[in-house]
Amino acid sequence: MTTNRCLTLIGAPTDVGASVLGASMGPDALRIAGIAGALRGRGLQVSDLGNLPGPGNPQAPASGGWRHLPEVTAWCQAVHVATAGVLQAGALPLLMGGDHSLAIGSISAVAAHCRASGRRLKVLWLDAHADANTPASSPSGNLHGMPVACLLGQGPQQLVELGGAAPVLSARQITQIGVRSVDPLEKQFVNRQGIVVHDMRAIDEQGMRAVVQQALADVDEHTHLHVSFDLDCLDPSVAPGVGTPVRGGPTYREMQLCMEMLADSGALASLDLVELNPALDTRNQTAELAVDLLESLFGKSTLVRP
Ligand code: 6HN
Ligand code: MN
Ligand code: MN
Ligand code: MN
Repeated sequence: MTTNRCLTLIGAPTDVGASVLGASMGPDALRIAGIAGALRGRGLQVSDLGNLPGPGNPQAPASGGWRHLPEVTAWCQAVHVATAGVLQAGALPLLMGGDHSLAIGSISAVAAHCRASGRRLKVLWLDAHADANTPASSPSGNLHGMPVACLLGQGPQQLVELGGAAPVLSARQITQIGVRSVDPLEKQFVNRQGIVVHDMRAIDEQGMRAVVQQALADVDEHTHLHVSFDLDCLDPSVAPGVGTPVRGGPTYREMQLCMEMLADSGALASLDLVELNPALDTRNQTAELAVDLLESLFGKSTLVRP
């Protein structure tokens, strides 16, 4: 398996799914950190669709268990259409968020593409959070805490059925790595669904290598691997520019190893890079770290290994 060498950047400058403002500046911070040049340096052919248009942030309170549902739906629809177009054109879509609710748009498009082309979809969810709240379990009503539940068929109908067919994923298609903050009722949902979660305890006890090996065990040449990378997965000491930091995350070295192993799989076919919040960052360090890790994800390594 080899990774697609044509990559298209899609900017989705929004924070309507979050409570903290600022993720809307994520795409431009990634561009300023040199995302396109770094990927070209890896030998990829890179194009940038620019920033998608979408509704502003009404900063409204939660009602009915969620906040900003029409706005999140509009953004996810725009991301769905853009992602489908990139896949149709034969390139690898890299969604630059924006908050993590956008993954409903990207992954629903990826799933439709896999159904049409007969490939098996596997989603790796790198995150401090499980993002598996439903409107009934969410303490905040923020839709960036609900994309996993929506993709599994639980949540507001507009989002659950965004791509038509629902549910988009079954629980065994998703594996989570780096989780360390799960709300009490969300925990019940994760267990009931049987989502495989390699939490920080697993990484501490077994090491990142064993965890990534397990996560990739069912990936083969027929697999489309989608990586949904929430930058708050990283420890906040190295990645402070996120809206919902949680201490005790993977180090730079651990995450770099994860990226190197994902690169070796050759199965990566689409990617979300989300939750970067430049308003909370120091001198764009989190954006620069994200670009550095992307280079490893696209095959940069110290030596050529057999
Ligand atoms: N993210 N579990 C919390 C909530 O409000 O549902 C935090 C969610 C964070 C979501 O970081 O993508
Ligand atoms: Mn997330
Ligand atoms: Mn998160
Ligand atoms: Mn390393």
